[in-house]
Amino acid sequence: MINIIGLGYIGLPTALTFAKHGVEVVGTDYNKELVDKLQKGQLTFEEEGIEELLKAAINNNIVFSTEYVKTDTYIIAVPTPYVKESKKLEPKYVIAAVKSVLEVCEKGAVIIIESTISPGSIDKHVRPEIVNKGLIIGKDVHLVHAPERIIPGNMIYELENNSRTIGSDSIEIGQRIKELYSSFCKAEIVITDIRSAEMSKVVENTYRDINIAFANELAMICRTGDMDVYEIIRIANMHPRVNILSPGPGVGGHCISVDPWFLVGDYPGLANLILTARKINDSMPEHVLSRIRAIMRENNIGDITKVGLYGLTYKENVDDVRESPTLQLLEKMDEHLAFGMKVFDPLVKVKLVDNQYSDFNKFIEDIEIVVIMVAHAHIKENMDSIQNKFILDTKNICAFDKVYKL
Ligand code: SAJ
Repeated sequence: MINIIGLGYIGLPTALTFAKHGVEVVGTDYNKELVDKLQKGQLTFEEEGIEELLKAAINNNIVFSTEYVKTDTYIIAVPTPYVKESKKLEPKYVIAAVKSVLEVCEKGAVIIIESTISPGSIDKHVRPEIVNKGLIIGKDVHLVHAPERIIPGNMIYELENNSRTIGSDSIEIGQRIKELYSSFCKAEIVITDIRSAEMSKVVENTYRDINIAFANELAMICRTGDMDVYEIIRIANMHPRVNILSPGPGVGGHCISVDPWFLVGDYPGLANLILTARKINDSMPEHVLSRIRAIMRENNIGDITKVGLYGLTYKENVDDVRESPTLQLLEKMDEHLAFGMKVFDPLVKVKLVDNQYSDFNKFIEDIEIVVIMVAHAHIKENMDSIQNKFILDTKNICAFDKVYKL
């Protein structure tokens, strides 16, 4: 039996996937409301295929609880935010989970940390907790870092099909945990040491951030030089060794916009390219604002309330709004005491910001400029309804003749 701690975006799909493949799971979360909901078969976020998984697992191999249980294997998937001022990892949720595990675990138990952590975090924050309890690492408890790699929107598929990394102090424990993950993971599982596992995870997301920053910088250069950035990237990517990602209104989510800061925070003065990339991506909402201003000027629209932002989530077809470019943009406006832009997102049912609509038609009716911030399937299917508006398409999904781009 395994005890999975943290039933959020990563912990829940992982727990359900283990259960589907015959592993007995106890899913633990300190949020009682969440646990109650899951026990009743209700989900707290949307993700392709997760509803069916929950239904199937609940009558079989999984129970949800607010308590940690005594067993020999734990997987910790709790949030690891960064401290805004220092840019360093905030390890308090991981530490709290490890402490609670140590209260109940069997002798020789393996504690697997899936949460993304900055390189060296296990040495710095986790090992001392174990040693302070008078326990011996490698005998009384074993530590493993098995960072998740799944992408929101395609999590269930990627859980089974992405390769994985297992960082462990010993090959033997690494092998044991590799076998555990092999219950559902069809791809290669690499065993390495803990620090390499920590670092490679952060490097993967940093690589993506830098690549997106390059695309965004090209978009700004091409805007000034009157060139079509999409045509240029399309052609450049035909070269067999070039793969530039797509420009956009900014980088959001809890991973790519967060993890590179760990390296900046821990290696100031060395992480220069990484810092620059972060700054470029963080500046994109402001670039969108300057594009909106230009469009308003060109078309003699003086009233900001005639502008509507389509999309509040951090990317398409998910309901997650963490660090989303739209929220970043609204914050920037707020700083300049500029209010009144209208907002709509078909996947965000709760009211998060001022002037947020729940009715798409009403939203469109009330505005003259539509800014496509997120490429939800919904807008692709409803493109005709915005045909008569001025459109700023930050995601390059609109094929009308007269469309403004980034
Ligand atoms: N974005 C662009 N241009 C692109 C691709 C993405 O502007 O070409 C933007 C998105 O709109 C979004 C942000 O970047 O705002 C991040 O989205 P994403 O789809 O690139 O990635 P995440 O944050 O959903 O998931 C990433 C993934 N990491 C990598 O692809 C290296 C995922 O595999 C990780 O598991 C996840 O981070 C994580 O949890 O670390």
